[in-house]
Amino acid sequence: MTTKLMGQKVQRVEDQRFLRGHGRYVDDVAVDPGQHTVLHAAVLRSPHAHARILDIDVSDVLDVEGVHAVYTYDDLASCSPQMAEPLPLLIPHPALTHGRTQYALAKDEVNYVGEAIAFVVADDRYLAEDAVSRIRVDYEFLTPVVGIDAARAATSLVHEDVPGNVGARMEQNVGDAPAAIAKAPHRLELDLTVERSACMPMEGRGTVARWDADINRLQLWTSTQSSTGVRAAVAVKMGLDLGQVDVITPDVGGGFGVKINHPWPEELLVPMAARALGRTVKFTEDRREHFISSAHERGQVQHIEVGFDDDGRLLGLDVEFWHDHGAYTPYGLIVPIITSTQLLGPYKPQNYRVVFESLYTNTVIVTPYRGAGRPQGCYAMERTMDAIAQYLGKDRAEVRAVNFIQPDEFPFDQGMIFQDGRELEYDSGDYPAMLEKIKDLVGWDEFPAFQQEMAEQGRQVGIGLACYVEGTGVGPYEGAHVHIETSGKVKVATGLTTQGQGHATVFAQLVADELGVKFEDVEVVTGDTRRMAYAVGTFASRAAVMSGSAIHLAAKRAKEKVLKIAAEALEADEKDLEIVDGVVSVKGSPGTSIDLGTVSVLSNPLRYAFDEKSKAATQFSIGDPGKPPVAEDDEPGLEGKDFYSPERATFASGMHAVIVETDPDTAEITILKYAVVHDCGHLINPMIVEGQIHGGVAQGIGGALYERMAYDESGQLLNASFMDFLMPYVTEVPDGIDIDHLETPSPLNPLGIKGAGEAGVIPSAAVFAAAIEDAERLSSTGLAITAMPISPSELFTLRQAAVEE
Ligand code: MCN
Repeated sequence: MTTKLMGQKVQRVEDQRFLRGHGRYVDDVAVDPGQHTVLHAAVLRSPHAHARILDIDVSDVLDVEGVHAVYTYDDLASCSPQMAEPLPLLIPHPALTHGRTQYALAKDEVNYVGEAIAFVVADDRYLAEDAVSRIRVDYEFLTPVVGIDAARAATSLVHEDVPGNVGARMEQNVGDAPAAIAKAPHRLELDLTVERSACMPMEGRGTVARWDADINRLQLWTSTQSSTGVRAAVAVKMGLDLGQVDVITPDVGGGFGVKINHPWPEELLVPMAARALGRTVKFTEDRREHFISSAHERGQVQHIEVGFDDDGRLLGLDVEFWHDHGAYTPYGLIVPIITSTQLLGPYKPQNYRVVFESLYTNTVIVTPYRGAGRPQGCYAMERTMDAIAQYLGKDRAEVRAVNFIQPDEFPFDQGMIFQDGRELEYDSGDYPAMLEKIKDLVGWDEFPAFQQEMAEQGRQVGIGLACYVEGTGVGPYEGAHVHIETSGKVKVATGLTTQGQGHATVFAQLVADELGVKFEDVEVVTGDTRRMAYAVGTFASRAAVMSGSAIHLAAKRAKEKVLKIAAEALEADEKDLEIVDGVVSVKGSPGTSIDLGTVSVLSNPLRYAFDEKSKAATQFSIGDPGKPPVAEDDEPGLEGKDFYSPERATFASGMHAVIVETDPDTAEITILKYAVVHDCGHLINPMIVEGQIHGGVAQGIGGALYERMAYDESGQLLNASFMDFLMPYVTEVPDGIDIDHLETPSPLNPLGIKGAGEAGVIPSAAVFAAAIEDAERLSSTGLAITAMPISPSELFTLRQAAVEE
């Protein structure tokens, strides 16, 4: 008997392969076996943060044995005129008055250390790297602009034609926040900084390209979050039709946002060289290149003014912030727009003004990194809530509760306009219930007694709480193709890619439920444009909502067809049929049945002779020419295809609480307990969602306590290796993260799902700053944490400063 798999903790099918080292990543792709060996590429990257390129001399490289080609900007037009144009600005916005994107290879100037200048293709990577070191470039040095303060001071400009280094200035107003704050009984101001950081997938970027001159077709394997995005960009840039480009994304060892940028320069240069040389070409990013030439995020300076009443109710909130978007803006304003529109979380300030400037700096570009602007916004909002509670001497949870949007107020319009120009409307949620759950889970009400008890032993412990709301499952669309084979097994293709989220498992669960087949009989294919040509990609916690819904709808269509053909074969009424474990039978009469494999055979115009005994297709014939192969009005083949396009984003939410201990002498910070309550609507697979939350929390711990991009004044990244950029090890992440779920279904999609993939990382900076401050309050001085991440040495310095005050 088939039981419903939606909502069950089904083991991940992909893990057997991964755990045994059988994952197949781009670097493992074996192309052209028996033909020429693959050529390898290396990139000359700028050693300077800001300089004019006066001359590039490649004469020492071309005649080196084993070197096949060297490309600089001047060679790009020989591929196609478009190749010599700047890379696409992927998400334009009217407020981005001064958008700039880089060239695949730097044209006249370089704007960050790591920017690609020349591309060398050789027999192996060693030769290619050696050749790179022989290229001579004459630079005229320009003053670099490093960090938000320098960008704002604008004594030097990143781009000569961008005044004040301001790419965009954007303001939104709901009501009149300045006036409401002026009239409010109480007012506070806060200055809060989040430093620039970046995600570190285990697998860096990588691309392999093969040009088949016989059929004028390009095959590209790339480690991306959007195969179709890369395909479109490569086709346009190389002057090809979409139909001439296949992009295949094998296993991806993590993306976290950085692989959503399409195309990276190397994703164009590799196929360009492959076509020109008639050889397969490969580029694999090394770790240092990941640090200095992929993407960063998070860097933001924020000023908040708030007015509130005696209960802590928000009367007006005025937020101004400065976003460091690096040297170019391929992703437009998406990160600061998300901060500004989703900062409000579960609260409803009656008046809200937000204004930001997006600033150019001579540092690596920014693309959305897991959470995408929300961690900064959550940090601003939640620290404001903590400050209000402290000012009024009230419980921090209580102050939050008086400001919550109530369950009967959904759909709730925050009055904010999102990137797409539409109003941002929360679809569902229950924040009061969630607060009660998190308080229970972390032991909020019991904590003061515990804190006192610990203090008596000379130990400093503190507790923090942070809430967030997150728009997930954004459009425009995603599609799915469900095909039932003659063996009865089911193949499902969806165009988005997968980077470790367990899509092969969850999508199989949905198909098994809808079609009534065994879970193990479903195989999921993602990220292959040969199987699904139109798709968007995996980002913004959208796969469950978007592909999940499309798969559900496509499976429904396939099922309709199964029932039609089976009804005809069994001479029964469709309404009387059921499908259990891949067998269609008449309800109450299990002997009258046909299995899905046979139904698939019947749907095929080239009819197989189906051997009942062996259950195998033996021979085939053209069938009865007078009879349609399947039920009237249907296409042949047992399959269903559908696309899903939502009305708007669905809003997931969550609350995190952490208990930390700070060492009074060394300022070491230890996590004693971490608790999460999360609402992503109906859960497809709670175990996978919990895994996503665990991963997010670990990443958030990194962001809150360890990870930052340390640039010096000249724009050199000082910690571009894992020796210096500290990520949390398993020893820094607590063993147990307590998780509880709340399921308020989304009314916007057929399964009531909301996204979950980014949630774990969003409140980290806020919740740790709150807990550490709370612990430090026990020492006589007290201190305010205004910049994240915070390391023990910074905590130590803050303590000293507090003593001196
Ligand atoms: N899920 C579920 N029930 C729900 C919601 C989600 O079972 N109600 C499951 C989904 O089916 C999926 C997983 O949870 O298996 C995450 O779903 P979703 O929220 O739709 O997020 P995506 O699958 O679109 O993944 C993108 C998201 C983002 S934006 C980043 S960044 C991120 C993340 O996922 N990068 C990751 N998680 C990651 N996990 C890994 N291992 N590697 C990355 O690069």
